[in-house]
Amino acid sequence: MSEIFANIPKIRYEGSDSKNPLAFKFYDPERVVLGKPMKDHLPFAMAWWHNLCAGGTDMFGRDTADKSFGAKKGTMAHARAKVDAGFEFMRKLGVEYFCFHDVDLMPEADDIKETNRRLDEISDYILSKMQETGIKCLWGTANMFGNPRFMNGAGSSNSADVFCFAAAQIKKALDLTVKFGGKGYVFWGGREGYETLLNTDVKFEQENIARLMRMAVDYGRSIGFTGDFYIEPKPKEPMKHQYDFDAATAIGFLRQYGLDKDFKMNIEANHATLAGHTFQHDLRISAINGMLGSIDANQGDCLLGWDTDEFPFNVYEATMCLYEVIKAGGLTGGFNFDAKCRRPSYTHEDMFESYILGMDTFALGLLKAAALIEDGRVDGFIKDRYSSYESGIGKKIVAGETTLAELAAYADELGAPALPGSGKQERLEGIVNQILFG
Ligand code: XUL
Ligand code: CO
Repeated sequence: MSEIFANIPKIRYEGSDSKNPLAFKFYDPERVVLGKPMKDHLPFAMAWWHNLCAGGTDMFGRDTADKSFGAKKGTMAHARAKVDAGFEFMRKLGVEYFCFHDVDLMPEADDIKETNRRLDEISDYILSKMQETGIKCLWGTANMFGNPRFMNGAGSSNSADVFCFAAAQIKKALDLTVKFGGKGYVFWGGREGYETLLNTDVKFEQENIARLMRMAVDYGRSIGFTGDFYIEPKPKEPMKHQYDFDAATAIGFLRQYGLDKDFKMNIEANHATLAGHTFQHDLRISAINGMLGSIDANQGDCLLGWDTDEFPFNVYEATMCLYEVIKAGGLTGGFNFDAKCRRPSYTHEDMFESYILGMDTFALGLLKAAALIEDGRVDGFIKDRYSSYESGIGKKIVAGETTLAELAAYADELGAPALPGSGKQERLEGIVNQILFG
């Protein structure tokens, strides 16, 4: 079969001296880091929607990139061309996973029965490509935000008919995820939120979202889905207020409705920053709750302040991300590039160079995080910082062997505590710079 990206070779690791734009400078898949190959630390995934569907349309202008891949858009022939393009793309880059929304895979029909027939047809074709190449599915999801029927959300819609439609889409997307052997299934809230409390029953909407998720878990388990369900938190955009604001909020929601055993977090860098957190913060909150599942790897732009979905190039952020991931013992999911080329980067070559940038950034992040952990000064400092809880009264507090009255008597005796010790933030920041650039 003729190649779609005929002018792009297989992308290889050439080392940090290479000037070849179509080569990895840092991502060396077989290089062993902390006892395992880089590619096992970094299960990269291609996002079907950005890479194969989106052409750069924004509020002010139409597509700049041609994603027709030689077929007429809106046809099943185009759906197949996207499969061909996607698998050739992943094979050439050594990306071993993909993620998809139902509607990324084929043109949606007016009637759901016909949509589902098209999904059956295209998923057979995808499955044959998976078997041929060994490429796997990281996670699937249903797009319950694009179609006008979802203007008020899916699980949170005021319309029971829309709720049913969402259920039907989730059922089919779960069928496809299981058909592909996907490791996870994602709920991104999309429009699960509100614009004004003047027309919204927040309690009812949240209960309904939980009902939908519970039914999804029950159905998924009944058809043999053993992977994780993920919530992908995001505070706003498209809605003004979204219910899955950040990791802490989503974890609280899952616990409230008894969904926490089946769900973990899919943390997206640009969503965390929109919530006013660092990427690392939401990773840490997920990890300490045993819910760090998967990552949507991208980055935002603090000067713009919306969900820019840029390819990650910030090595500091990537280092802190991998620091969290390694300390959490890895991900159950992977690193999905939920990222798009900038609008003026409209060529096929740019698609590859964007992934090279992202993969190299996370490879650097892995190397630097491993060095930071092996260096030990930061971890050592943190441990030492809390050492007053390792003996004496501190130890009794942690063991739950004291009372407020005993602590008050202890404080009386002390008169006044010494200052708690310098936080040494600048020293620690200097150590990170030394690891990054030394
Ligand atoms: C939107 C977003 C989605 C989800 C999947 O901001 O990140 O693409 O990852 O629906
Ligand atoms: Co995402």
